[in-house]
Amino acid sequence: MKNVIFTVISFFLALQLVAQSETNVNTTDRPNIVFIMSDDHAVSAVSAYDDWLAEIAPTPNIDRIADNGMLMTRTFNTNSICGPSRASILTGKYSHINGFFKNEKGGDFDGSQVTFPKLLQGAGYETAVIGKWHLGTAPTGFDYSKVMINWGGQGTYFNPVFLENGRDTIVERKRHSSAQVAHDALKWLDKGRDKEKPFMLMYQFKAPHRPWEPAEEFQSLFTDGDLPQPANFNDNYSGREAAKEQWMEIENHMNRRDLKIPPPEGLSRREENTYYAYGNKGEFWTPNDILQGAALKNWKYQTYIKDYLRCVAGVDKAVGQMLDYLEANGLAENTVVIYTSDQGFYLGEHGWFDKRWMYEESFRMPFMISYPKLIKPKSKNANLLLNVDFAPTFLELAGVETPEAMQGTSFVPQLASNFDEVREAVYYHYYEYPKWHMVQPHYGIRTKRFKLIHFYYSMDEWELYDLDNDPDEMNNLYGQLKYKKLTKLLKKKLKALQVKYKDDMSLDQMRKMTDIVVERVYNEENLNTR
Ligand code: SGN
Ligand code: CA
Repeated sequence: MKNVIFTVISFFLALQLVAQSETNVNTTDRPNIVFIMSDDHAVSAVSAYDDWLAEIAPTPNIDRIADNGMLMTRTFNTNSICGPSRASILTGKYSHINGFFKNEKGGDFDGSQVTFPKLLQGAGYETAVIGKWHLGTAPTGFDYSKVMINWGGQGTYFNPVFLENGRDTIVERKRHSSAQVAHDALKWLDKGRDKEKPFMLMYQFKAPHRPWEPAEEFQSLFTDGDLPQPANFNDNYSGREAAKEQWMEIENHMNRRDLKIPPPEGLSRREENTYYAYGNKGEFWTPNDILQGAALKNWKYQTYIKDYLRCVAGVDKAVGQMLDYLEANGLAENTVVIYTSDQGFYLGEHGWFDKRWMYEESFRMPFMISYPKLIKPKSKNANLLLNVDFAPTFLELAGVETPEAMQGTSFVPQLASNFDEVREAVYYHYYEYPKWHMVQPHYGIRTKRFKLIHFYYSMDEWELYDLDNDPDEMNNLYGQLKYKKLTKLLKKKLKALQVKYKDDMSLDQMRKMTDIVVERVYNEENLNTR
């Protein structure tokens, strides 16, 4: 009986939605969209998720979005690294289809492709992107753009260099990068846009990306003693060959820039860079001779995690300013607000920083969405979602048709009601190697409970995890007799997903993608910034 009632309710909600998306087309009350994305913000550092850092480092402003709307607990990216995740979000396609599959030597984003901002712009939306972009080529599909271009397109925390509308280079010296992005976004909302049109704004922060340099006003946070370490801080990677190979350990691969060790006076710029990069390749250093061993590892962790969370506090403040602006200007009701990050990050889990792996901490993305007209406050969604679903979702919310070629699926139906299970499994593929952190290229499948990964580049290693019993992914079950049948089934499903997403090439072809060297067009040396 319950089921019947549920089905009937779902049916009417679906009808309502169909009616709504039909009336949305060509009407003036189409929703505005504010897409807020930070860089490398781990789920555990967003307090709405009530994870292990929630009480220590609350994010009250970001949490407002979840309080007003829906918190997604199983949103994943398709390739856990900056440019590729962003390209997938824009195009609704996996990396091998949109062509941007690695950050290093993979060339620049082909901006002539169909993206959701272009489709919204074509449908009468006023569009803008402000902040981090990191795709090389100048943004396309935007009425206004102001994106960071220095430090290889990453931008810097201080004196960031922006490219405005693909033409003008501006060095911003007055504000910390997060405050600058907030300033520019609010300015565009207030004075820059055509107020007759609905708008779509991509509001994107560099923070809390490496080297974790917070604004002065947040330096006083976390000064009172040590923060806790995650349970698997001292992992020895047993049973996981790829994990033994990486270069992303807090203990062994953090450099002097990360940990804010000032250089001696009188170094040339080149010497200074070499000084700061020391540690990247496992070179040993200590800030003083007394700090060694576990104490040194903890000191590095404390310095790192505190700066990271201070950067998060800066993003949280900037999110609050945006929400306040929308409320104060009568825009809250008719605006869809999203908070997410290009991928997750390790905050000491497995002893690591950085991302790239299909393990949960980097595979998962924070994702929350509010839209008072459609989404009930404080709702939750535990379905398996992907970053390639974002574009179809935003298009449907705007009443714009999603092109066949997009590989994601709109989750708009799930915003009004929570379906039991919409997608059985998600597919992942990571390519970049050996830079930066020696993470073996791998692909894999994740269901609600299990995860199967294949590391294939210069090893042939499989890993299987039972996420219900081993959420920290410490115990590789692959090869155990008990799991033979399950493994076979997962391999079959994995193959089916590769076919579905047109990623069923040979391992040799996949390895060639990793080996491709296409220099980026953009050249920082030519930037006249000083
Ligand atoms: C930089 C970082 C790496 C990081 C990549 C990718 N090194 O190269 O640690 O993995 O960015 O990050 S740094 O010394 O320059 O900070 S991403 O967010 O762009 O994917
Ligand atoms: Ca990133």
